[in-house]
Amino acid sequence: MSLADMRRVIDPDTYFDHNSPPTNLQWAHDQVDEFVKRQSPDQRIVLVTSGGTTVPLENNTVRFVDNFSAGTRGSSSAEQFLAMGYAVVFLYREQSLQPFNRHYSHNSKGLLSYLERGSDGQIRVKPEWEQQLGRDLDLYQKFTGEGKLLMLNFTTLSDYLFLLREVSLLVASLGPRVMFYLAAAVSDFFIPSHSMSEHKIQSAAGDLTLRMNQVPKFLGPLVKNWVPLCFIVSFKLETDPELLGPKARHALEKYGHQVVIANMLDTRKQKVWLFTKNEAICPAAIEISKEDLDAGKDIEQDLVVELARRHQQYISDAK
Ligand code: 9Z3
Repeated sequence: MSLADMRRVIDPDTYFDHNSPPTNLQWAHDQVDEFVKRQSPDQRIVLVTSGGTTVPLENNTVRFVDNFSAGTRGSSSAEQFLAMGYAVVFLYREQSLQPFNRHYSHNSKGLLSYLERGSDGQIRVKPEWEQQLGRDLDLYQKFTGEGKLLMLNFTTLSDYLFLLREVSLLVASLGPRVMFYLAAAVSDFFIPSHSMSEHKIQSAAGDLTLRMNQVPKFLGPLVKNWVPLCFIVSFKLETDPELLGPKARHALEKYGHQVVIANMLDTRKQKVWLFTKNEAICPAAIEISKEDLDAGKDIEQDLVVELARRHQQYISDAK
C-alpha cells in the first residue's frame, strides 16, 4: 500500500469513501428520522451502542476477528435509561443481548425450557417464569409501542461506523438533550476493503500472517464535528490496571468530551470509574457488592442514574 493509500485509510473523514455501507443504512436512516420526529421537544434521547464489532478477513467473508463483548452493559443500560424516561436508540451487534430479551436469549437454558404444554394441549409459559417474563414482555411492548425504543443492528466494524455517523448526523440538531453512551466494544484494528482477500483465504499457501491497520479514531470527529452539542460518554476498557487511569485521562484530554467511563475486563460488572474534566485525578467510582451482583443487581442501575443526573445538569447549563 502506498503512503497516500495509508493516509486515506486512517483518516476518519475519508474512511467512508473507501468502505461499503451496510445494507440497512437507508432503513436505519428512515427509522431514526421518524423516531426523532415522534419525540416531544424536551424529550431526552440516548444512543446506546452495545456489543462487539467484527473485522472481516475476506471481502466475501468466511472468517472474521471478533471480541468478547456480550452486550450486557449496553442492554442493561438501555432498560435503565427507558425506566428513567429516556427515548433510546439501541445500536447493537446482531445476536448480542437486547433489552428485556436479554434474560432469556443467551443463557444455557434455551427457549424451550421456559415452555410447557398444558392439559388443554396449548403451549404456555411455565408458571415459575410467568411473572418475570410477563414483566419483561409488558415493558418491551410498552416502550416499542410508545416509540421510545428503536433497535438498529450492526455486525462489522464498518457497519457500526456508518450507522454511528448516520444516527449522529440525524440527532445533532437536537443538541444537549441527546446523550451518546458508547458501550460497544469497537475493534482497534481492521483490514481495509481494498487490502483484503476477495475470496476465502486458501490454506494451500501455508501459515497465515495478518497485517491490520489501525482503525481511525472516530471519537474525534464525533465530538468535534458530528454532534458537538451533545453529551458524550465513552468507555475505556483495559486489562492492565496500570494503564486504565492514564488511558481514560488521555481520552478525555484528547477528545474533550464529557465523561469517560473506565472499566477493567474482569471487574466490569462490579466497578467502574467516571472520569470528567473536574474529576480527572480523582474519578468517581460506582461499585456494587458481590452479594448484590449475585442477587441479580446490575451496576448499570446506579451508573445510569448518575449519568442521567449529570446529563440533566449539562442540559440546564446549556440553557
Ligand atoms: C466497554 O468498555 C464496555 O463496558 C464493555 C462491556 C465492552 C466492557 P459487555 O458487553 O462488556 O457487558 O460484555 N466498552 C468500550 C470498549 C471500547 O472499545 N473502548 C475503546 C477503547 O477502550 C474506546 S471507544 O479504546
